[in-house]
Amino acid sequence: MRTQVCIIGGGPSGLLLSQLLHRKGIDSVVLERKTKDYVLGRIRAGILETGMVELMREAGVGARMDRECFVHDGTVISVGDDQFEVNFRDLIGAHVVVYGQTEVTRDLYEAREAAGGKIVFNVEGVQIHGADSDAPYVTYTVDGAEQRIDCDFVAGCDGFHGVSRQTIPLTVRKEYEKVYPFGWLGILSETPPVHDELIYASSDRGFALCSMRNENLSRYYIQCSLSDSPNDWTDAAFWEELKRRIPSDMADRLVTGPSIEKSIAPLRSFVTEPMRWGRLFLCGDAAHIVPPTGAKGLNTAASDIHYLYHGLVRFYADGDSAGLDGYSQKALARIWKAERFSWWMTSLLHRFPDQSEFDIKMQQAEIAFLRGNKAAQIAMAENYVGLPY
Ligand code: RFL
Ligand code: PHB
Repeated sequence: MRTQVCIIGGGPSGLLLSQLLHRKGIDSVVLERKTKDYVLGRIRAGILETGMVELMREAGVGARMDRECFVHDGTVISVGDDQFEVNFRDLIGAHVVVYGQTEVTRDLYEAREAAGGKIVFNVEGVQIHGADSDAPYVTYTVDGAEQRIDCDFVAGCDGFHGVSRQTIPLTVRKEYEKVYPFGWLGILSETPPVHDELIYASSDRGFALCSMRNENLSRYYIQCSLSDSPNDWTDAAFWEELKRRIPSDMADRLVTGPSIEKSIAPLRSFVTEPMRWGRLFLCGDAAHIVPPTGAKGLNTAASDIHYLYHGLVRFYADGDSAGLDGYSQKALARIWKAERFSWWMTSLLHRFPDQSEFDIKMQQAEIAFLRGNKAAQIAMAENYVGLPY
């Protein structure tokens, strides 16, 4: 088989790239290790920056999102019972939207299927060959049969545990990593959200986040120990712990119910450089990971896709490779800023096991400064709604 761009990974990065390229007449094949149901069953991101929203529209998949998403003009930060709002609209005239990654992925799958896009599920043993040559190709097995795709370019959109990043030799690749000494225990429940904005809560007992998907679907997280397993936490224990970490007026209002999903995510900051090797381009979680505190994972994946898509369109339109040549540098410049912001929000709001009393005072002073200082709030707002592409 031959295609112009072979895309490894059928998560949001791979699907968005394939859909955008299709709209410009550029052919691609997506190779996905799992089934469609498995990919759609993963409960992940909830917040989309304006840049990602615009990219969805550009890909022709914005209609349901525009109808069903919820605009959020600000967010609440709380410390114990104290709370304040950072209002993005008042500060910088911008907002984010709540529209789950599950819905983004569903819309993209529907669009690819409607257009007859080629997505191969259940692939095994994907290998990238000749990425540093002019004739790359990808081999894989599906239903026991070995297959080969010849292509012009390979897009590595296969997430943190994929093969694409590993294809780049260690003599070329440099990785930067910070692993945090805690995780997030998240639940999804068919209950109305406790508040109309997200609440990022710092407390003596650790961090908590109140988020949502719609009027009757709430997403809550609490900082937990890395040695915990979701089975250690009954729903009752989860709700009890959440109530102790959020302001008491919110806790009194909180509607609890059975969880319909419960999972633990470890927190990590990770960047690999460069994001391009020959004709292989890394995008999204394949190249970088942020702790979820700044809601940046899916949004940084979207900015990578924006840069790569424009680079490919320019290349196929008039043979100009400038966009592709500048891809790694451009993407990384934005990624590192999102890494900084995610690290900052994580450091500001969590309890760390080795934290001294002095460290806790520093967190408190920084939150107090943010509360009282418009310039600090503007800086937070600009980062949270997303830096320009
Ligand atoms: P994905 O979603 O991991 O998709 C990669 C796909 O590649 C497939 N794959 C392979 N296919 C073929 N061959 C192989 N060898 C393969 N290896 C892997 C996988 O099966 C998968 O389908 O990466 P992608 O597309 O780059 O998308 C990244 C986002 O999923 C991720 O950054 C976000 O979910 C992160 N994230 C959040 N991001 C936000 O922007 N806002 C948020 O509010 C937010 N909240 C979150 C999050 C991530 C979380 N978890 C669980 C990690 C909250 C949580 C709890
Ligand atoms: C979510 O709704 O899953 C969510 C929202 C904001 C974050 C992280 C996760 O910072």
